[in-house]
This record gives sequence, C-alpha cells and structure tokens, in this order.
Amino acid sequence: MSMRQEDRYTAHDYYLIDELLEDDHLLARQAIRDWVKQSVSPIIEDYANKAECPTHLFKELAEIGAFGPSLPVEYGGGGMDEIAYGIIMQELERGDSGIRSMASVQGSLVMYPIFAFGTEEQKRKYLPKLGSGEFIGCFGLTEPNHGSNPGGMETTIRDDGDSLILNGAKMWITNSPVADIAVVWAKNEEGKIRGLIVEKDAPGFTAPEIHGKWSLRASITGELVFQDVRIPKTQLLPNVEGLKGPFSCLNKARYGIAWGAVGAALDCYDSALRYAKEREQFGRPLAGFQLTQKKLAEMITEITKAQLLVWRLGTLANKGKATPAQISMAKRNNVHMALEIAREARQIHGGMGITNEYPVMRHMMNLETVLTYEGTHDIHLLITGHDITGLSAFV
Ligand code: TGC
Ligand code: FAD
Repeated sequence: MSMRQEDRYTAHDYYLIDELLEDDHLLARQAIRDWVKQSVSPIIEDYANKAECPTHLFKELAEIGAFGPSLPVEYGGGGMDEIAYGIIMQELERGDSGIRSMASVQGSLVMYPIFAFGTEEQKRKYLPKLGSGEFIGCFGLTEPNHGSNPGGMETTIRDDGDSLILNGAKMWITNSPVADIAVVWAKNEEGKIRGLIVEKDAPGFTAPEIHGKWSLRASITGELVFQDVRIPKTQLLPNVEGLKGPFSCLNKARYGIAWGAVGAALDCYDSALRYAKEREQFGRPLAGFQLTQKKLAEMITEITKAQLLVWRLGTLANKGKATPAQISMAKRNNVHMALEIAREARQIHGGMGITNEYPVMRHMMNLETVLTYEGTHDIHLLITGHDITGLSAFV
C-alpha cells in the first residue's frame, strides 16, 4: 500500500508567465489541476507499485477534455488552442507521466492522424468514440528491430482485392493490450509507408502486454503482432504516404511532452522545497544550507527557462509556425531538465526520497522513458544538428 501523504502541490510561476496566458488557459489548467488532486494523486502510487494501468481514468480523462484538446469539437476534440493543449499535458504529467501518456497517445497519435489523414467516414466512425473514451486507441510505429530508425520498418501490407494483408510486429506500444483500435504504419509492395486503422478483433491480430518495466509503471505497454491479418481497404488512411505521416503525429505528441515535462519538474521541485523547509538537521531546516539552496535555486531557474520555452513554442504553434526542429529542441531540453530536477529533488529528500511517500522517485523513473520515447535525447540533438548545419549525422 502507498504511504503517500496528502497531495500538497502548489504551482510555481517565478517569472509571472501566467500574465501571458488567457483566461481560458487558466480555467483549463485549474480544472485539470483539481482533477489530478482528486482522481490521480490518491491512487497513483498504488497503481505504479502494482504496475497496473488505472484504466477507469480513460473515461474521466475524456470528461475533463484531455483527448485532442486542440482538435475541432465536431470531431471529438476540445476546440482549444495549442497553449491550452500544452497546459493540460503539463498538469497531467504533474500527476504522472503515464497518465499524460494515456492522453498523448489517444489525442495526438490516434485521433490526430484519423482527423488529418482519414476519410470523412473514418472520422465520423472513430473520432467521437475516441474523444469520449468509449474507444481506446494505440499507435504502432516502433518495431523490435527499428526504433530510432522507423524508416527501416519490416511490417508490410499486401494488396488482395478489396483487402490488405498485414504482416509484422510492433514493439513498445502504449495502451496496446487495452486498445480497441490501433493506428498502424506499414510498408506496401512499393515500399511506401501507409497508415491504417486496425480493429482489435481482426483475426490474426494480438496485442500481448510487455511486463517488467521499472518506468511508466502505471501505463500499460505491449506489442502488436499481425499474422496474415485481413484489413478492408476502407481502413487505410488515404491522405498521407511516407514517414511524414507518423512524424506529423509525433510533432503533436512531442510538443505536448515538452509541456508535460515541466509538470513533472514542478512537482519534484515543489516537494523538495517543502521538504527542505520542514526537515531539520544540525538544528536548522535543510533549506538554510547553501548547498540545498544551490539545488533549489538552480531547479527554479531551469524550470523558468523551460516554461518560457514552451510558452513561446505554443505561440508559434498557434500561428502554425512551430517547426519540427523547434519542437525537438523543446522536447529534449525540457525532459532532460525534468530528469535532472527529479534526481536533485530525490537527494534533498534523503532516504525518504526513495519511498512512495513522495512523488520524486516515481517521476524520476518515469522520465527515463520520456527521455527515450517519441525520439531519444540523442536523436533530438541530431535533429537540431541537422537543422542548423544542413548535414544529417544519423548514418
Ligand atoms: P528523413 O529522411 O529525415 O525524413 C523522411 C520524411 O519524413 C519527413 N519528416 C517529417 N515530417 C513531418 N514532421 C517531422 N518531424 C518530420 N521529420 C521528417 C521528411 O520531410 C521526409 O519527407 P519526404 O516527403 O521527403 O519523404 O527521415 P529519416 O529516416 O532519416 O529519420 C530521421 C529521424 C531519425 C529524425 C527520425 O526517424 C526520428 O525522429 N526517429 C525517432 C523515432 C521516434 O520518434 N519514434 C517514436 C515512436 S512513437 C512513441 O514513442 C510514442 S510514445 C507515446 C506515449 O506513450 O506518450
Ligand atoms: P534504439 O533506436 O535502439 O536506440 C538505442 C540507443 O542508441 C539510444 O540511446 C539512441 O539515442 C541511440 N541511437 C540510435 N540511433 C543513433 C544514431 N543514429 N546516432 C546516435 N545514437 C543513436 N513506440 C510507438 O511506436 N508507439 C508507442 O506507443 C510507444 N510507446 C512507448 C512506451 C514506452 C514505455 C517505451 C519505453 C517506448 C515506447 N515507444 C513507442 C518506442 C520508443 O519510441 C522507442 O523506444 C524509441 O524511439 C527508441 O527506440 P529503441 O528503444 O529501439 O532504441
């Protein structure tokens, strides 16, 4: 059982960035913040301990508008802007990266490609159900032999009259064992990457769970295995071809992660600041020691820089001007910042920092995944390197 204390989180806004936000953003943030305190904090340590996904939260996430906040309302989204979407991801990840993952995958990796690349019929069939949490979706790009280099994928579709025959396997797929549909990326006979919507009961399709994760334990992860799965051609996403299909979805999700990481960092900083003020050693609070102040001062400095980075990225995204390379920079910087802060915050908590009485060790373990998925820390560095030099250093 969890020993976790009451969630006493208070947000920190050292540079008064709230003054740059609109009322809608602040209202959305407050609603999600309240929901996290009420529905996530009391249960998250137990679910992480048991390595179980709190699947009952899918419906609640839908109710609070966490799925596709910036997609149009008529297609199951929230009709808000990109800053509202980012702020919602930030508050969810303040609770747990796995909870934010549930929302990122559903909104940015499943609803978005159907919205952007699907037929009107596909949109009407799937988006309202995904937006309301009636359907859970997952996104299959990574394979056992192709992670950072999805262009090498081996999963194939073969033309067979009115159907396509799907063969191959996907690995590390968030939500796959509980998903009703999977958006899957596969190569056709011409070697072109296409996206298709696969329903869970298609014969020959299985989605076994991956066990043994020390990170993102409250999020369920699995494989997707396809053995001669017959898919009607109407399930193909007609309006995109090539890697830009999955990468366009990743732009959306990576953007949300850049905001989300700030939430995890804020939770660690908040816990460390409070602990440092309350805990005494050598007759005075830890917060009075210079070495502790150095840690805390550097944490809030880095958080403030990260908050400004995503705010600016959000204003660019609202104008349709945020480039994939700018998104990569923010994802890489902010996740690394959050992981460093989680490690320092753990030190400030001393031995208590390794327990589930405080959220820092869980955030730290989660952030190891966040550093790796949606493009690893080093891949995002190479994307920046490519962007500024014009030279690709991937191969
Ligand atoms: P490259 O030759 O550079 O590009 C191939 C084509 O794709 C286009 N493109 C993009 N389009 C839109 N947005 C982007 N960000 C794009 N990046 C590339 C590009 O223009 C080109 O188009 P075209 O028309 O000329 O063909 O591709 P490459 O094969 O050299 O790969 C480059 C690299 C390494 C950057 C890329 O492969 C990469 O980003 N690798 C990382 C893989 C990754 O992020 N996987 C994520 C899997 S999903 C996941 O982790 C979900 S976790 C969810 C959760 O739980 O929250
Ligand atoms: P690899 O690509 O094998 O990389 C291993 C190491 O080598 C990394 O440090 C990497 O930076 C480095 N490396 C690789 N290539 C280069 C290079 N050219 N130059 C320098 N260094 C390099 N994927 C999905 O499709 N859908 C999901 O829902 C999903 N959810 C996930 C959930 C979890 C919990 C995890 C852990 C992963 C998930 N992923 C998902 C997969 C994730 O995107 C991949 O793990 C990630 O892209 C890295 O691929 P890989 O693990 O195969 O590592």
